[in-house]
Amino acid sequence: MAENAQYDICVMGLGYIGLPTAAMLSTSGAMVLGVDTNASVVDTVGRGDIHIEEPGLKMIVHAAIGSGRLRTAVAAGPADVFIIAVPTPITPDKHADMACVVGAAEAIVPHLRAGNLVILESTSPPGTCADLVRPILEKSGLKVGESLYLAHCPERVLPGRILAELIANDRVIGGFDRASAERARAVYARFVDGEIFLTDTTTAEMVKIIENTYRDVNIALANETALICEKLGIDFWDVARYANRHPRVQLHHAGPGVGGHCISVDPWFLVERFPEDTPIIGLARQRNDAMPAHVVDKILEIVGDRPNPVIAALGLAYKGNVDDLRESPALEVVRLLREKNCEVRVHDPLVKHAPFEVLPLEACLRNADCAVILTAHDAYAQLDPAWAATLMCDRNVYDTHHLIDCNAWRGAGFNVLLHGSGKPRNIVNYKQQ
Ligand code: SAJ
Repeated sequence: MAENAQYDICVMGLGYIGLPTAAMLSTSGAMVLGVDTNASVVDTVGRGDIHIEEPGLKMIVHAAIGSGRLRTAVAAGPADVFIIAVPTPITPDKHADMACVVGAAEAIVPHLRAGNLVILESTSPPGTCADLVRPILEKSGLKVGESLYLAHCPERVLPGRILAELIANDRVIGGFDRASAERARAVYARFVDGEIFLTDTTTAEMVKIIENTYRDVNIALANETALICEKLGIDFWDVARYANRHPRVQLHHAGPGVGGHCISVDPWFLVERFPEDTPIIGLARQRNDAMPAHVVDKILEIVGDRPNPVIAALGLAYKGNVDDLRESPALEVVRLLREKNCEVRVHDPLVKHAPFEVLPLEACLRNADCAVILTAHDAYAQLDPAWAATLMCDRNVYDTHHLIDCNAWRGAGFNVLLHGSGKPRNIVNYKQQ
C-alpha cells in the first residue's frame, strides 16, 4: 500500500492492548495501520514478531502482517476510524499522566476528515473524552457530534488471557452521542462475541475505573484480614475458604501487594479528582502498597539476627505466569531487603529484562538462608523441596501466595511460613493432614 494510503482503522499504540486489537481487527478483514512512537516496536511488529509476551499473540500478529492487512508506522495516517490505546500511568505524586493520550490525539488531528470516528481505549479519568480529547480533535476544525464521532471503549482483558478475553468479554461503549456509540459498536462487533452495551462516555470511563477499584479494595480487605489472622495465629486461607462458602461472599486472595499497570493505578484517578469522597479507596491503595514492607518484616523475623542474610527471591513479575514487571510488589520487596543489608538473589522463569541480575534457579537458591515466593508462577508450585534443601544454607521458605505444598516442604525439613497465617508451624496439626 502506498504511503498516503487510506486505512479502515488506525490504532495508536502497539502495546498490550493496541497490538492484539490491531491484529484482531486485521484478521476480521480490516486494513489496519498500527502506530507506535517507539521505532523498534514498529520494526519488530512490522516483521511479524512481537515485543511483549502474551500467549497466542505472536501467531496472530505474524498472520496479520503476512496477510498485508496490518502495517506499522511511527506516524499516523488517514483512516476511517482511529483507536487510541496508549498508556495512562500515574505520576509519582499520584496524578493521571495523560501525556500519551494527548500526544496520540494531537497526532491524528492532521488526518481527521468529516465522518471519522475516534475511539479512546486507554483507561482514563472520568470526563477525559469530553474535557480533554474532544477539544484536541476539534483543532481539526471539525465538530464532535456534527462531523466527527467520539467514543470510549475501555479494554477489560486479563494479561495472560488477552486474546481469549478480547473475543469473549462483554464490552461497554460510551458514545459522545448515540451515533458515535453505534459506529463504535460496529468496529468491535467485528471480533467481539460478548455482549456490547452502549452508554455515554463518562459512564463508560467510570465503569472501567470502578471495575479495577472494586478489585483493589477487595484485595486490600483480604490483605487486612491476613494481617489480623497472623496476629491471631490462625490461617487466612482457612478463613477465606470457609467464608467463601457463603453464597454472597467472595473474599479475594491476600498477597505481597498489588502490581500491574491497572489495579494499582486506576483507583488514584478517582482519589485525585475526588479526594473528599474517596477515603475507602485511598486507604485500600495504601494498605496494598504497604504489603511489600510487611513481607520484608516477616523475612527479617525468619532470618533473625544473622548478619547479611542471603535471600532467594522467587519471582519478580507482578503476577503469576506473566513477564510483566510494572508496579510489581516483588521489585519493592527486593529493594527494601537490599536496604536492610540482605544479599538478595533473584529468579524469575519468565522475566528477561529486569533492573538487576536475574539468576538461574539453582544459583538463586544456593547457600540461601530463606527462599521467598513472591510471584505465583506455576513453576514454583512444582519446585522440589528435597532439591532445594540440598542447595540452601538454612531451610526456610516463606510463601506469600499459598502456592507450595506446605506439608511436602515441612517433610523435607523446612521451616515454612505461609503469608497470612500465624507463627511458623513446624508441627503437623489435624488441619494439614
Ligand atoms: N491480586 C491479589 N489478590 C487477588 C487478585 C489479584 O493480590 O485476589 C494481585 C495480583 O497478584 C497482581 C494484582 O493484584 O499483583 C493484579 O492482578 P489481576 O490479575 O487481578 O489483574 P490485572 O492487573 O492483571 O488485570 C486487571 C483486570 N481487571 C479486573 O480483574 C477487574 C483486567 O480485566 C483489566 O483489563 C486490567 O486490570 C486492566 O487493563 O485494567
